[in-house]
Amino acid sequence: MSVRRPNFVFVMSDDHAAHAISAYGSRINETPNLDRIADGGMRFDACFCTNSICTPSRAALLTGTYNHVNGVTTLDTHMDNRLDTYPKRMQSAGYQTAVFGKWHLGHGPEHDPTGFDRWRVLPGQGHYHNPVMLEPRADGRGHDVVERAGYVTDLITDDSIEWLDQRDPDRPFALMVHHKAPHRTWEPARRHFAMYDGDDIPEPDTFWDDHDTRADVVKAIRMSMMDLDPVVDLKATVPDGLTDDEEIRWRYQRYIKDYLRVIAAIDESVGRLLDWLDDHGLADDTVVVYTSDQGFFLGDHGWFDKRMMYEESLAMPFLVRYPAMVDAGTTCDEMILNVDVAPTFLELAGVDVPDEVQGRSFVPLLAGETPADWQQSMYYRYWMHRDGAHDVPAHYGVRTKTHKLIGYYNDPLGQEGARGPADPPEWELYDLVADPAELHNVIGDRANLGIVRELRGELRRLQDEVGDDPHTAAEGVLDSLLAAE
Ligand SMILES: [Ca+2]
Repeated sequence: MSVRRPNFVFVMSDDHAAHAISAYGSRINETPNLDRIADGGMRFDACFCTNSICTPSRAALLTGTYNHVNGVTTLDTHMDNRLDTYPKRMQSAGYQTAVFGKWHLGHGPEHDPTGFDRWRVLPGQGHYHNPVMLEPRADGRGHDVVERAGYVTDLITDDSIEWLDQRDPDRPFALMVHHKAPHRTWEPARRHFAMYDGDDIPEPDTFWDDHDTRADVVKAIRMSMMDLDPVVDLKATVPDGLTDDEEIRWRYQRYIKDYLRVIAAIDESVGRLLDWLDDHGLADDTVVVYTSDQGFFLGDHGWFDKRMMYEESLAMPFLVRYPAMVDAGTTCDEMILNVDVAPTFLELAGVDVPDEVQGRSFVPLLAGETPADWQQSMYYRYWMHRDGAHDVPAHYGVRTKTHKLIGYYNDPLGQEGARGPADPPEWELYDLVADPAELHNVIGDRANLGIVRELRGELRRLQDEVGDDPHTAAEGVLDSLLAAE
């Protein structure tokens, strides 16, 4: 018996936090077309990235490996395009493959996209309006630069639909739609300029978090509303005569409205793709995914940006519609990771998963069954110590269903794009049951030493499992803390 192989439409945006999607209960916007995917399929409520930043998360998604294995640890370490990826495997297995939009894994002969029949991507971060794009030269040597007129989200969608229209209908396809939006600097399409004008977008509950109990290096990061640039981020002059609190509130409104306006164009784009599948009778046979390379702080804890291991940044939205397997309108709270996506897609496509892949297929979860040995914890590592933009410290940690232990080892370790000097290591502990908003670091509470010991063991187990090394000085600090028990 031959089983019909599914098509794939994988839509990934850049920095779109789940709490700005109405299917996830957003208090600040409506995303009717993203909600169509959730309504017709499964919403994952515990999808996490293993390193909350663009380039590394994209490499983890494509390869199914952690960043110390694929070598893409920071924004400045570009992916070697000889690495094994799921699009390559699908292409070899007869799939038609394409990627349009943001690549952000490097350019040139060693980094341009490979494994795709067709690609047209933005250079680096790319531009929102009238962007240039790169596509392979006809002679197969290097890329050409193409000048485009229009809005980036629309152009990526146009290219995607044009490719779908000209595909071979007798072979399955895997289309990757990689939006630049809603990445900083949040420039909306002209048609959305006035959206939310006159509205007062609610501030998140943790907007005035005072960070009182956090590690010193966390208190020093530059992600506050006051760190937004009035010209490029807020596109306005700060009004005279505001108090400090009033200015922070004014900045939040400027920031969040543009963020939500660019998401409105993504939602329209997804609507066009879903309509195309409906119009061509392909909705039942196509795996549609909406996700983002990581989460984002939407004023949560007073911040914007990502990189940190806190929930808003760690969590990725992940919506899957595949009527042949996935029940409509379902949710899943089991933990899945960005490294799990490649093996999942390969299994759905009936393609062998390479031995090097570290993630695990979550096809059973899609089918409504949780394996008895499903993962109950996850390993995280952000390498880009004191990155030039936000001064985020290098850290690693473990998240379970109930707790999070974070070790700020605070050391650049010679990683490209990381900067010195090293700072003294610090640790944080959060009780996700008692304090889901992660407002109170309780590492200093002696009553928690038992749970710290347990989590430390789990962290070591995960590091051993994925083949990463503990940081000696940071572990020494934790040893001292535990010795006080
Ligand atoms: Ca990103």
